[in-house]
Amino acid sequence: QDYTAIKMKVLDWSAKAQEKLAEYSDKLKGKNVFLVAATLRPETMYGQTNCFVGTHITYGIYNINETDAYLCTERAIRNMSMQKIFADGSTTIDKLAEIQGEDVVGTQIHAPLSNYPGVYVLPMENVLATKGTGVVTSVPSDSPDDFATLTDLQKKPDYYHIKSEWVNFVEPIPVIETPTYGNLIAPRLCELKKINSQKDKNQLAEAKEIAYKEGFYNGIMCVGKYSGEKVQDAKPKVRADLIASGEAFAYSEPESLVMSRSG
Ligand code: ZZB
Repeated sequence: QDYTAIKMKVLDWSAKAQEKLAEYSDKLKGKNVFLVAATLRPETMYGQTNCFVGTHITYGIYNINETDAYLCTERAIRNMSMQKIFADGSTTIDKLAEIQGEDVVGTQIHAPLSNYPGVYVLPMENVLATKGTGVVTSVPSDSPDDFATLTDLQKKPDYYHIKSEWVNFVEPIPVIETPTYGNLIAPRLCELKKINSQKDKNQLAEAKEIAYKEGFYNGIMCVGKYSGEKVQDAKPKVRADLIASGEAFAYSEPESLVMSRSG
């Protein structure tokens, strides 16, 4: 799988993260930390409203260069190290800190291209530690899983141990117009398939497949620099722009190691 790795800069760590990271303060001093999310849909980044981590996943914060460090799973940094993402082309992994997903929740980050200047890290039940970076950027307009999860969090913030002010302002942002499902395909598909929560995995897998196909083959961008262009044409351009600006990089995983969330 050829992913685009999106760099989401930490603006403000959650209280819990600050507490847990205190013991690593010497190593983290002066570093910009980025949560790195692997996506197959770079053209949808305009619609990012938050990012998801798995609460039980252990993440590392890894040194990249003088100024930057990346937060992702150890598995992902190993793959990255072999793809020459470190400045000097070395493959040596330098771990600065370790933190659990549940402690990262509530951290405020910058999501490149998003309408929202700062978005929150939130919990998702179905994040796989064995896929991508273990960090998932959330686009509720175009990803049924993201819309269903966000709706769960908005309905039951206490149950999910989050503050309602991290989610109550969030609304899906139209990014892609499709002939059959309008410009908010994920909410529309969740409605049509009667998806009530992130736990409805079978319907979500069906909705995801439709959203991928419809968005890619019939979608027209309705926001940003390539507004009015076909998704097929805009997708590589948005990706190239994000890479050129230093907000993203190419990240790939061997096909055989990729497991889908639906099993
Ligand atoms: C943003 C985005 C916007 C995504 C969209 C999808 C969609 P797939 O679909 O199974 O082949 N993802 C990435 N890593 C993980 C993980 N560790 N655990 C769970 N989900 C993960 O996998 C690729 C997509 O799954 C990625 O692309 C990411 O969400 C998520 F509008 O990034 B995507 C119709 C889908 N639309």
